[in-house]
Amino acid sequence: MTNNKYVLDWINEMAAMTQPDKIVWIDGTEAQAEELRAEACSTGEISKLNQELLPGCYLHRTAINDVARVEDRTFICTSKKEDAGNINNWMDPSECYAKLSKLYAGSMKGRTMYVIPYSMGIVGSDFAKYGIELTDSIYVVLNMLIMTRVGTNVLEALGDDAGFIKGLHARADIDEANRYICHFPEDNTIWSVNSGYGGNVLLGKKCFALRIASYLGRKEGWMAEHMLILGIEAPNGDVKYICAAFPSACGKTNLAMLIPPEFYKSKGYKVWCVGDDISWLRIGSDGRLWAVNPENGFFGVAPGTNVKSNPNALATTMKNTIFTNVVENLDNNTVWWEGLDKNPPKNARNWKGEVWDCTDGSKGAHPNSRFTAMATNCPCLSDKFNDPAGVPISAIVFGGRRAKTAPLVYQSTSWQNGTFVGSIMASETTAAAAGAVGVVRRDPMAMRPFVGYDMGDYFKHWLDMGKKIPNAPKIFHVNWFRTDDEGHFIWPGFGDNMRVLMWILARCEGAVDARETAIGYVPYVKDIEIAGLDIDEKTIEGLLQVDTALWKEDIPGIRAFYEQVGDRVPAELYEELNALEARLNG
Ligand code: OXD
Ligand code: MN
Repeated sequence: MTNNKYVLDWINEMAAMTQPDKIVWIDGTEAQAEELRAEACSTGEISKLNQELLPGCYLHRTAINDVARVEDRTFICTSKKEDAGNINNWMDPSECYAKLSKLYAGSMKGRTMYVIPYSMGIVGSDFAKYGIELTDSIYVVLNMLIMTRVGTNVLEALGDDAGFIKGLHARADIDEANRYICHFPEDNTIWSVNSGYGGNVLLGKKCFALRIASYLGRKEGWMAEHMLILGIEAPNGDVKYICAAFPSACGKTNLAMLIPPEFYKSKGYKVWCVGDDISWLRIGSDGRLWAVNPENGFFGVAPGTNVKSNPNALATTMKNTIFTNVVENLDNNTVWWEGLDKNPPKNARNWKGEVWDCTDGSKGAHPNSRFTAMATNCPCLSDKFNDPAGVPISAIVFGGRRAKTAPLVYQSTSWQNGTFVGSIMASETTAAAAGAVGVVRRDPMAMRPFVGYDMGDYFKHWLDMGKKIPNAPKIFHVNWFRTDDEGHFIWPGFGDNMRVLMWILARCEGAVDARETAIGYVPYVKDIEIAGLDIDEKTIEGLLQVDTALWKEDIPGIRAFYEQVGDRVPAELYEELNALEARLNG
């Protein structure tokens, strides 16, 4: 399929190590995909679901020890340890290559090596980056066909160039103790072994589009971020775009596909999804920041997805979808998960493949069970999804899960202050004991597990980018998760989050004033639209309150985190932190 010497030499080298019986090139055609589905069904790797109710849909179960990303087994292998930084696990590249070579040796004997040429971003566009993943798993091939743009046109676009990301994945023995997800940013290489779970093995996603891409972005002057992209269309047809970063499993997919509340819908507002997980951002010739979603599908968390929380995601999964680790309904050969509806199937198998009694209190679907679905099946997909130029971004929104500290929304005072706001992002896990305060995990820009280099350098890159964007987006922080004294969420969330996004856009247009507080600009109560909500102005006032005492309590945790990141935290962020502390004390 190609004469590219770099590609061919590398594949030969990897094949000599892994020793597959056969090598099959993936060409992106439906005919080949269909043959592979049939083969995977014949071996039990996947099973075909009810084709009348769920056309083109399949079920897969991972090994029970292999159900999530493994941060403690994920390494950034730069020649100097300090370039990977304190937040990442580091291994010396030669040591890592040597160690993993032993695990790969002969691991594909009796198996087929599939060669997947893929593009992150639209082939031939300024944003696009190409990769080749070698894998011995048909499940991986079928997922990559949904999640990325795969085919011979990628090889044509690459031509004779050496500039592609070399990904090697082998299932080996799915041995937890020898599971490694290793990145060699200096070599454009990713090696993954002993896993079959999506986040560890679909190498275009977290490994390439975030870890390796963030490294490349710094070198080349762009950004790779863990952000959804959505567009809000006003009744006059004008669309404004927002990027938003939230830690994993905090509702990015739901926000990206939100259904406007009746108040806005009846006026003609619409919301369009460009992406639900990853944004690549570049400065456009017009001085604005432009974003693309480099992916081609959604690898979403199934539990909790239902007609109320995310009807668009549910509709997206009704065809051509691979479900992983959900419940199998044996009566009609469909799928189910906790939070889908109140009718768990009586005759079913759980995610482990065991006969499941829905009344025994055990979970049927794994909490991290997933759907892999085509973006083009999404009813609210933006017509700019396939636009090579991407979309211009008006606002960047950071968000965490804080029970009390962060208000519903606030606006930073500048790009530098906004970078600070992103750098101190945090989420709380609720402790089991009633009233106990949650454990705070700092997750800057929701990128803690995904920055492919030193976190302090990453902050610096944000500051540097800000200086180069003449017409930079405004930066905000939201918190949908404030709770009352009984621990119930106060804000309704889901589609109603649009009310907050509307304030954000109004601020970007200079259409509303705001109250200046120690942490930034907070809305006046009257500027958050509550028509049609079962919430009064007093409650909104509470949600917008900035509790100085709680913020002061947060400061030592922020300092400790900066110290953990190390001596590359830019001085500007310490200035911001000191200024915040002074304002809180003032
Ligand atoms: C994640 C994901 O873990 O998107 O963030 O899968
Ligand atoms: Mn994610």
